[in-house]
Amino acid sequence: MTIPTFAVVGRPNKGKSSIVATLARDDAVYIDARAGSTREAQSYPMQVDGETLYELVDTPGLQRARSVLDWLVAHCSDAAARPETVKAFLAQHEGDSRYHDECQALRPIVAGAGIIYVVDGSCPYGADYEAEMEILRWSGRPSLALINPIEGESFVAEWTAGLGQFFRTVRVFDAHRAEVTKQLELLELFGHLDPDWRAPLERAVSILRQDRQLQAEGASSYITDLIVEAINYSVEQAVPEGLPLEPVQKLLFERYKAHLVKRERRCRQRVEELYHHSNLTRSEGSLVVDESDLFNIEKWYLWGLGKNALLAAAASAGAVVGGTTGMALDVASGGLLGGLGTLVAGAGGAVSGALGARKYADKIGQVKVKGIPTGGNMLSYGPSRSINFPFVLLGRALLHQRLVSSRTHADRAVLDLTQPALERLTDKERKRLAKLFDDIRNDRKPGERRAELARMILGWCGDDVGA
Ligand SMILES: Nc1nc2c(ncn2[C@@H]2O[C@H](COP(=O)(O)OP(=O)(O)OP(=O)(O)O)[C@@H](O)[C@H]2O)c(=O)[nH]1
Ligand SMILES: [Mg+2]
Repeated sequence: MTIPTFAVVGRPNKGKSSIVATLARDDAVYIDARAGSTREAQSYPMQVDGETLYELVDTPGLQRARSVLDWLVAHCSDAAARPETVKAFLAQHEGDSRYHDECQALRPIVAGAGIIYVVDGSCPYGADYEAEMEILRWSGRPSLALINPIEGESFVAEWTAGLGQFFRTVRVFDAHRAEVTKQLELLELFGHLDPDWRAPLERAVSILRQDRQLQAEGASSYITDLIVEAINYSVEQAVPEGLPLEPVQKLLFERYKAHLVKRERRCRQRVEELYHHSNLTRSEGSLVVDESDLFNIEKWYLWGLGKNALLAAAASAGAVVGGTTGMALDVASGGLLGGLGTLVAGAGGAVSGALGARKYADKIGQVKVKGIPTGGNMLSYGPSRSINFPFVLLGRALLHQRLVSSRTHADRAVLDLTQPALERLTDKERKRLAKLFDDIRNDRKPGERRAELARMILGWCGDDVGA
């Protein structure tokens, strides 16, 4: 089956590369405010799961159409010979630097590509465009014209009339903001222009619809994971007896917050990957986590821990107090365990069973084995009990998903995530979400609740494009 290929051509700086980026879903296509940014023709395949559905060829801007057309007219005997004459022009001018850009644009067309001719709907129509349109018509290839309203639609009507003389199909297509439905519609249009492409393009549209649905499902699953994890997330840290708790509280809170911020960022990256955006810069307000009342303090005891846990505890004690108990690590495997053995043996007679452990716990906490306290406090922070917190996370995630999924690959502006989110929740949805969050927080029917949450989120992540 032939892969449909479209050469995107037009004057410099009309948004040709932008259209290629949008239709090939490729944010690596070079787009620049300066005219003449594309120097060589380059092909960009649109791939889904490794299969190329169609290809876009980006080309440099046409600037010497008048003189090309003069040559064509001078070398052509009748209308039937026009496509051959265009070929002959190419053959004669390969390597001619004066016609470098024109040859770059014509080569893929002569090789069988369809034509997407691009103009700017915010600039007036002029007869001087007619030479290039005429050349494209001479090529005999299927074509359509797109009016890209770069800075507005002031001249769209004029353009529609002018282009209509040369192209059977003319559409307004905003290279930076075209919705996916609009993109798919273009493919369908092309399918009508060339019978050979009808089947592959219908297939492309159907695969892209399905893919869109899969993207929404993937995104809702990532967002659900984020929220469920964040609701249940907590951090803890053992603090040896005699050490102040306050600095550890601060550290724990920082660690808690940093983890959630990182976790949210990871979710965003995954969603962006799903939608094939690999170069986004975001402007994002930081996630506010301001619950300072979530500290728990419990006692912990070295002798109640297994050997590995003991080593881990000694190590985390080292992590908290730094240099002060650095020696703990050195002696942990030998001295500490040995000493602990003595301690347990000594105390064992008096302390038996869990009740005993509680009773004597405080005392044991004071005992030091080779300079290391055998007990202390286990500080923990979280899980969050804030009713609002999961709503905040969800709102932020949905806003991000909506902006990323509706963004074209030509749009290189900073992704603005600072706008308010979740304005479209109904009261009923809000209530149901509150109940789901509460159940997840309290581990009631976690599997079912997660699935329901994922379904609700999918409802917001999807659009009418997906199959
Ligand atoms: N706002 C807006 N800007 C656009 C649109 N299309 C193109 N631009 C801008 O116009 C400039 C040129 O866009 P390109 O896509 O590089 O145009 P081109 O036709 O490939 O230009 P050359 O390769 O230089 O011929 C860039 O600054 C784009 O960001 C659009 O639909 N909306
Ligand atoms: Mg370009």
